[in-house]
Amino acid sequence: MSDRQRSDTVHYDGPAGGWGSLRGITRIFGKEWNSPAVLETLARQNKPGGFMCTSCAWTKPANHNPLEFCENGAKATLWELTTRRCTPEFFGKHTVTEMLDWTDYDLEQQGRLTHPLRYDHATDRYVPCSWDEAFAAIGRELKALHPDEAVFYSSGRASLETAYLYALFARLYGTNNLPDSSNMCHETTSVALKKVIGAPVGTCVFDDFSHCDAIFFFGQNTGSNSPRFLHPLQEAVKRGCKIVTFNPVREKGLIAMVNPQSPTEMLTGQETQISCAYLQVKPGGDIAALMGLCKHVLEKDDEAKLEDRSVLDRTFIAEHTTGFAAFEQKVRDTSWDEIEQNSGLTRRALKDAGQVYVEAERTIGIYGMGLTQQVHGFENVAMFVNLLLMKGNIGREGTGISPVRGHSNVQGQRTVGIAEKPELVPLDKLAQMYGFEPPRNKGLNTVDACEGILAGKVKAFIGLGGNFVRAIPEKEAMEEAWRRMRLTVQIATKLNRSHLINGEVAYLLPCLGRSEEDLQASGPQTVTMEDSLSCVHGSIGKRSPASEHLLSELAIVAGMAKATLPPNPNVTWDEWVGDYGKVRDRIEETYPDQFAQFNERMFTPGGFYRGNSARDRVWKTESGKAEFTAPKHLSATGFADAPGRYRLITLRSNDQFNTTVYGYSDRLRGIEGTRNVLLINPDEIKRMGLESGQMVGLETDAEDGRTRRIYGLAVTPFDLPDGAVAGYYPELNVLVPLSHHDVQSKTPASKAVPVRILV
Ligand SMILES: Nc1nc2c(c(=O)[nH]1)N[C@H]1C(S)=C(S)[C@@H](COP(=O)(O)OP(=O)(O)OC[C@H]3O[C@@H](n4cnc5c(=O)[nH]c(N)nc54)[C@H](O)[C@@H]3O)O[C@H]1N2
Ligand SMILES: Nc1nc2c(c(=O)[nH]1)N[C@H]1C(S)=C(S)[C@@H](COP(=O)(O)OP(=O)(O)OC[C@H]3O[C@@H](n4cnc5c(=O)[nH]c(N)nc54)[C@H](O)[C@@H]3O)O[C@H]1N2
Ligand SMILES: [Mo]
Repeated sequence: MSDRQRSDTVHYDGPAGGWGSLRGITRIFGKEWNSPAVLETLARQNKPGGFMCTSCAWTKPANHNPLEFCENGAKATLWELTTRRCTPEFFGKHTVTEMLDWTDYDLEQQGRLTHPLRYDHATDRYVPCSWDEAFAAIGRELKALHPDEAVFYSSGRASLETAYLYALFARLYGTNNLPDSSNMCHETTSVALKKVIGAPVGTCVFDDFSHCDAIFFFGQNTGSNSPRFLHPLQEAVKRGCKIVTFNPVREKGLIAMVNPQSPTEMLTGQETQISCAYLQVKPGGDIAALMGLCKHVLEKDDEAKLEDRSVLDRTFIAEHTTGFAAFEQKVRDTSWDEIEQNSGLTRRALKDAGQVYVEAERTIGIYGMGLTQQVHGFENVAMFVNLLLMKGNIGREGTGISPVRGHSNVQGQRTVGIAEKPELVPLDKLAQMYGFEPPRNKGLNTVDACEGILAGKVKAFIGLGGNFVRAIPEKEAMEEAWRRMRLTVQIATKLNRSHLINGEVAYLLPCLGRSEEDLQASGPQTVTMEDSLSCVHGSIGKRSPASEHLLSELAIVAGMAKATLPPNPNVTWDEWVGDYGKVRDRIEETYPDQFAQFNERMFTPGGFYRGNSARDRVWKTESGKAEFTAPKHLSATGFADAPGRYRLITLRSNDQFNTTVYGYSDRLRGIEGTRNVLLINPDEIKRMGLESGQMVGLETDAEDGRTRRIYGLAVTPFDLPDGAVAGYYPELNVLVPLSHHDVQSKTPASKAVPVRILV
């Protein structure tokens, strides 16, 4: 079952990239794509002195391509530069209740928000208001609460400057309640990597991809979610590097690609095979699959010992790690039968893949949501690190562990203080710089915040970007509880569902996009972000703003803060709004090791590298070493198999960025015209007595007294492992229980939800 392609399932024959990617852009944006101003903006994307894409967090290399953007980066830019406007007249025509039936696509299609808005309960409409009115009301409401009753959420797009000030605002106000979107994706990474290698982020730099012999890929969909990463992968393959992929879904981008930047490849249709082996692991089967790889390494090491050779890097293990003996015992005690059963992969396939690892001198481990969004996601990540540590594959050129992050600055926000965990923030330093006593208690992460809202303990929510209500689990209960909050504030560029679920006092505040000129007292401003490989880049917007009433995110944060906090001579909001360079000075003062000469270095081609202790083999863990860990589970799902119970994967299409749906064409998976699908393999369809195209429902199979159901999904034959079904996020979030999350980090386990099919 593991590595064959079924012939009777929908699939798109073309590779990733290629003409399809260009057609994908023009089809959606048509007119807008042709305008010279837009082309000029795209040409500046992801280059030094240009602006940094608002799509994914993949790095912006120094030796960039002539057009350093991908299909989805172009879509993200064009989405921001749309000529449509969502004005007060629009809100005069539509009540908020009326819009609750609209799709995510239709809401965002209204275009850019143009005016600050207050929700008026009496008429059920948004009405325009002044910025002063909004800030004064927010300040008044926040002052009336205990600081721990308020939550300051951020989606991972806001710049380092804005993020730093937003976190400072929350702490000066008195709370560490700073959840961010990474709590829904790579929080598992932040917790697991911190525990086992002492650095909460990946250890690779761009150059490592030119030196590795093998790349092991777990649960990350490069072709859709970080397409520019396909270029270094393609180059690696061309020089002989082997890529082994573990994913229940056969994702096009990891199978083959045509480089849209290469005229020859475009004209000849010449593809590069990306993965040399593609193992369709069961959802949640990765701990077992990794166990199989480790077991093969030990078996080969046993054989080598007879000839006085070693497959393990014993010197590294002795000098740099702890816990190897217990881990080794665990691997030896786990049988191949258990491994096969839990991974859904054959021993043969795992040994072949393991052999690639044994033979490679330098291996990189890549992963995404397939590992992190699981109940035992922590064990997934820790197990992946075990595999790499066995051969000293961390902290050496051409090796490392590399989680592929989501939003363009999600990693950077954590770096500069957006964290609910006080131990991650230099609080003493902040206390000294700003003359206040920062809160020391643990704040709320995303799931904690949802629990607090359900329990009525959280009374105010400020959203710096994003679409929180739509992105979180437990849609129905959360939407109901949301309306009981006293204050809800959303800072956004476009209308989304989170703006339709309002507290007693509610404001919708429109901000500048990153491609737009941000003019302040000292002139046009630069903002900065940190990419997935810990490189920091400056970004300058040049387009004229979508409306004269927009403020920058940084100015909105400062406006709210000034209206809420007592004056403090060390906290100079106006000066900071006037010149973002002054905020960078503060960031440098707070984090001198990582941001030395911040203003001078921000336009370094390729970004400046912030450094990573684990890369230098300095292990900032409790033990002072890199830690082998013995997993307690072989299945990451957190639930047992039962007759009729399926593992649901919630997927992103090639035509969305999270809750922003650009269109209804999942080109790379061959699914067109609808997102209301249930993907399921043909054998299962037969076994269930279903037919392709039949409409069915899904129900969550959790015994917690709550019914979670959705109807109207078209049965769609698709090449998936037995026992697995898949459909789209965010539509299926109604099925994800809030309690279904990674045990250690509380990242929602959106990649294996127990469900039953309702016929
Ligand atoms: N165009 C576009 N780009 C994006 C985004 C977007 O929505 N659109 N979102 C951004 C964000 S915020 C993030 S966090 C990243 C997300 O990027 P990814 O980490 O790639 O996230 P997903 O696409 O949700 O899922 C990744 C893959 O996991 C596989 N998978 C599911 N279950 C399992 C499993 O149990 N084991 C294994 N091995 N694999 C599994 C799925 O088939 C899928 O291919 O992308 C970012 N970039
Ligand atoms: N079932 C399931 N649920 C998931 C996931 C999954 O795979 N499956 N993935 C999870 C992941 S990885 C993530 S990161 C979250 C995403 O959660 P969020 O980050 O909260 O959501 P987004 O969809 O990225 O937010 C889109 C909105 O951001 C606003 N926006 C866009 N650009 C800007 C800007 O420059 N400034 C401001 N202020 N606003 C802007 C627009 O109004 C737009 O509507 O969802 C999570 N939820
Ligand atoms: Mo994410």
